[in-house]
Amino acid sequence: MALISPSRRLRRTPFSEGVEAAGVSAYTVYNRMLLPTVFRSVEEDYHHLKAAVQIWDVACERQVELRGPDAGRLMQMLTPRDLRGMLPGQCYYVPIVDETGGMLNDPVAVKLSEDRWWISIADSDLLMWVKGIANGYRLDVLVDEPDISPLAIQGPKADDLMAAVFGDSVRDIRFFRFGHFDFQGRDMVIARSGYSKQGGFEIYVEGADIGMPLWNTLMEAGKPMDVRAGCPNGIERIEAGLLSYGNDMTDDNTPHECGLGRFCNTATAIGCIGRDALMRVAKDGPVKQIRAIVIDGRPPACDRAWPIMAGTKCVGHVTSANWSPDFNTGVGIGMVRMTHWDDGTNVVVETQSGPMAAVVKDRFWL
Ligand code: THG
Repeated sequence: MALISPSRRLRRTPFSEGVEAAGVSAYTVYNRMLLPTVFRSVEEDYHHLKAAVQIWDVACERQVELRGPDAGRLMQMLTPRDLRGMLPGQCYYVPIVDETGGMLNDPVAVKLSEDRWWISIADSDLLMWVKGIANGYRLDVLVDEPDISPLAIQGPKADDLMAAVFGDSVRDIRFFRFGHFDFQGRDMVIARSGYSKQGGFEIYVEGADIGMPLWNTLMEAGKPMDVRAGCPNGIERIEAGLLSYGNDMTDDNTPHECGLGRFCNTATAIGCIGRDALMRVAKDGPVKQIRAIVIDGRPPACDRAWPIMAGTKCVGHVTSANWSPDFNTGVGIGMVRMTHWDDGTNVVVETQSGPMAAVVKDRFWL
């Protein structure tokens, strides 16, 4: 593919300078912002992520901030996950649905206080939907995109690197909880979370000016741990079953189809805009659902949805795929109709380079 032309519409991040110095070799566009996808090679990056520690520029995970007395009420209108038990200091993975129960985004919600929330969004224009709801319902809440850029520290040595910069107390942060830490006199929200199953943290960096000082400090402190710049890895995230909005699901899918039913409490999520629609689909259950797909061989780049065939019948689509060195097989994520979603079902995946034998699995690899 040809290069993408840089322009103001394609936003750089506070860490772009560091990413370029580290030798980034490919980007994607996410929320109209640069997101690195490859440094050395996807496979080399993958092995390093599983063995050491990486610093990821995930500034493209923009924050939709809700601020004001109606912030909590607005947040519950957006999601079928029951938020009543959520305390300040917690993060929740929350499906966001429209009035038909269709997925609009699958962000991480960060509850800073009763009247202040961040929605750390995947790749869709959620800000406009949230502003529309807030204004349409005349809610007492401010909705905007603050100057906050997440930086993820991922890998088995993430705790050691973070402790070297922020002190040993970062080790005590529990999964999907956050705390406040100081860096050069600036407050940093640090959560134990991230888009890999290798463990690690996300630093919500407030103010673009402190981005490179923090990046450089982490790179320096991580030398003994073989730290490198990295990015969400296209192999590891499939092994882990971490979904990619826009790829593995769209607004045509309900959370139940996406396998996100465990993050829905539709009966008790009073106020959720998609609640009535989801009550109906939750009753009978979905007729297609996300599955892990074992692909026999090295798949080409998954740049389109690949039909999943059972004989001459199309029974679903593979939407992400890669070669897994650790499992020595092709790995994929697909949406499969219920007639063929049982573990062990043999199918054929029609890639742009030709058909490949595949097997539907009911569990991901990690
Ligand atoms: N971190 C933050 N913001 C994000 C992402 C992130 N925004 C965009 C994108 N990633 C949103 N999508 C996801 C998908 C999966 C997870 C988080 C965000 C995730 N899932 C775990 C799982 O499914 O095993 C844990 C979910 C749980 O138990 O609550 O972490 O990565 N800030």
